[in-house]
Amino acid sequence: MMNQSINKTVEQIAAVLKQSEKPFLILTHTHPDADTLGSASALAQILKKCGKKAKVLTGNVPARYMFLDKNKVFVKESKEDCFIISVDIASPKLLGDFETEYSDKINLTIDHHMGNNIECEYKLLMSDRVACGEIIYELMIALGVDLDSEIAEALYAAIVSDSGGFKYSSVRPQTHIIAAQLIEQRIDFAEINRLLFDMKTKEQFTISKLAYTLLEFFSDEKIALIGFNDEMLKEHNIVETEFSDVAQLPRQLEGVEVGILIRPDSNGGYKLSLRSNKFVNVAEICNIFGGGGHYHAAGCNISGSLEDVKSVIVKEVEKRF
Ligand SMILES: [Mn+2]
Repeated sequence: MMNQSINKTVEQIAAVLKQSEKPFLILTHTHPDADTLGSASALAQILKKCGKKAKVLTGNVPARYMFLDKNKVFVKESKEDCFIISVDIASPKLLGDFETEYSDKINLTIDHHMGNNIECEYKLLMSDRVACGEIIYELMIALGVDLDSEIAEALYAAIVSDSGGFKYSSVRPQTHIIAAQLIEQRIDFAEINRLLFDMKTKEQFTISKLAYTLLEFFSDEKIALIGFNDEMLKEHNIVETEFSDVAQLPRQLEGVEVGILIRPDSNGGYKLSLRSNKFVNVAEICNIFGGGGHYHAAGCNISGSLEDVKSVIVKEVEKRF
């Protein structure tokens, strides 16, 4: 079903938040990254500075992101009647373990993904923003809240993460202007960058090593693909890892336009991450399979055997050449 809620302006949403008497519960997406966690942490702190009660519901948060919870806003469960806000969540499926409980209870969705299909009363969708963190910054200004170093750290992490270190084409001049305001709070941005980009877990090393051996090429090497199945991951003791590095890897090879990472999902099918370099809109391709994302980075799930999934996605991508 199409979303019926009307997209509001930052100022309208600020007014809605100011008027709400209920405590706020902010939802983050499954396999959280620094944009969803940083945006949620910053928003909770901003709302608290408005005199509201606010907390962030998360699943397991990787250790590298725990600096985003200096003000102890992350909780594992909530029993209160709350005004529910989702941040950086493109579809109900991405609520993961919280989907059943919260998918029909969201009051406001704040997001920057094209094709956000969350059903709710209020929607603040700005798909030209490189990170959800940029929208939270604008909301902070509209709410008249002063920036402090904890909010700045959380927003910097959100923005630097989703912009790939300010490298992606969706970065705007305003992105740098916001980042400059954040850095003026004397945050340790070098340490944030080290934690987000340079520090790897042992599992990330193992999976990268395995990924190089699995690289396959299609369409005159314009498509590069890495496909993992359960057996491969089990054999190398890879249990719970972040695939973000591996998702970037295939498109790094000279001449490749689309890089594809395929790994098992929790429903017996496969989760795909697509990355493009120049002209292929991978969000549009992932939409066909019920997923979504951005022009150069998107994801979806496809069921079938690994070989079937490879062939289905390669055929679909090839149509764009
Ligand atoms: Mn994001």
